Amino acid sequence: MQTSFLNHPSMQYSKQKLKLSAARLVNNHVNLAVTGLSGSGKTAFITSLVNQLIEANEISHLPFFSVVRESRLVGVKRDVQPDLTFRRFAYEDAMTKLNQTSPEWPSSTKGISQVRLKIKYKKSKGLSKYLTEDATLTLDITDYPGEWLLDLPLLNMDYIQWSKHCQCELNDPIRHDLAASFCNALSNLDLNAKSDELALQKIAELYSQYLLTCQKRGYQLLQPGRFILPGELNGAPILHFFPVTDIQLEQQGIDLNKPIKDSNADLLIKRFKHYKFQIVQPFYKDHFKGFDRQVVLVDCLSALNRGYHSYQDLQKALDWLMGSFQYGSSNILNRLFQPKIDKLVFAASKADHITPDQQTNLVKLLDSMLHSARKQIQFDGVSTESTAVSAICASKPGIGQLNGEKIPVLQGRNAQGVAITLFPGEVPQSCPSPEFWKQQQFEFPKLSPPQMNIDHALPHIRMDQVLDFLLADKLT
Ligand SMILES: Nc1nc2c(ncn2[C@@H]2O[C@H](COP(=O)(O)OP(=O)(O)O)[C@@H](O)[C@H]2O)c(=O)[nH]1
Ligand SMILES: [Mg+2]
Repeated sequence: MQTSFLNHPSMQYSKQKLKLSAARLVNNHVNLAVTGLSGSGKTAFITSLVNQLIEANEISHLPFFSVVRESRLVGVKRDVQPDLTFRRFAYEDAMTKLNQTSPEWPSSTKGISQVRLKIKYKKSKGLSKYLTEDATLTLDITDYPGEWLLDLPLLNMDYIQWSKHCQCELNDPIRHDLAASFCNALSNLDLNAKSDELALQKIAELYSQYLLTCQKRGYQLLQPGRFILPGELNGAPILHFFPVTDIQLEQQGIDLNKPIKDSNADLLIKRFKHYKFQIVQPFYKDHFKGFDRQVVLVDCLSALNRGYHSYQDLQKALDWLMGSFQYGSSNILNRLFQPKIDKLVFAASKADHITPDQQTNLVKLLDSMLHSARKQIQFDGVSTESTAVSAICASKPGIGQLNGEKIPVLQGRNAQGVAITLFPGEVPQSCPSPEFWKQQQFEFPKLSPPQMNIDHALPHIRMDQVLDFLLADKLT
């Protein structure tokens, strides 16, 4: 009788090898997400991260990334991304802009995008003499707006509660002024009248303009998140809603618990519900749930530049945003699904705007912003790290003279591309008092990207440490 070729001794060995490889493959995948509010540096960060990995042969660039330090990195290449419905992360476009004779920062993105890398490396110790020593880690990186995370608390609110929350925000005198056109149009809307989609659209556009103006003025806690960054929903009726005020409800004799059927009030309530269940919830169920590791970028320096109100608002926005990483039993996310992020990096971005002696202060400042929320995360068993990074370092530190004294300075090029030497000043370790801001302002500079050397990886600060924290345990 002919023996099945599957019983052949060499085949048995191959089968065993396949099984082991499959077991290892399960573990050999990291779904890394990078988020942060608009302008925090996500695009620059992912561009640099991809670049550091692809160019990782130059050991000098990544001394703290163990797989490189131990000369175990074989090669990294880009692969077809897993979710073809996402925009492809525009790495090549970013590198083209950076490599120009007059380098430019990569264009900012307004939605979710993805890139997949295959990282081939040598295992630190062979599992078995039969197994090949090379292994591959698949790294999926997703870029998504932090603004979308600000919407999580909406899932716990109904339209009445949300309207009340927005009214509180409108009580801020600056916001109140910025909302004048919206408030005016709103006060002329008859909430009991038959629903008028066009009228609601116009007022929703004014509400959205109000939020965008707030953003320009340095406010960060802006909801709904998709009004700021609508992505593919631009112009869709699901975004045509807005909050109403108690005065208006009183004047028009409206009980939002019992709105007249098919009235404007009824439609606003329905749209708010749709937004929650068709936009916010699916983002968590379809995307967020799949992330293993997360980087949250925080631009503390720009908030300091913009003043006390902006700093306070960033602090508030971070508190809300952190809700997405707190998985205690009472959390909304736990009721939806079991999230699985096990490592979380908080990174103060653009650390090349300050001199090296101020980097520790920047991390302390970030920690002070995250203080209360972070305790909860540690309690929930997520491993966290705070750091200060520059994805693309646009300055060089040096020593200058001021009134005969030596002081640390930076050299770089300003936004117009002119070479400058500057003393950017000290970074506070925690938020200064409102009195301090009245007398003094922060002025951390905006820099042009550095002139690139095409044969080298992008210059950076601490990207290797971030890579090591995020990936070292998967590359052993
Ligand atoms: N000097 C410096 N500027 C940076 C760095 N990262 C980002 N920026 C600046 O911040 C801007 C916004 O960054 P971007 O990555 O587009 O932010 P995103 O909106 O979060 O994707 C850029 O255009 C740069 O001006 C960095 O590492 N160093
Ligand atoms: Mg971006």
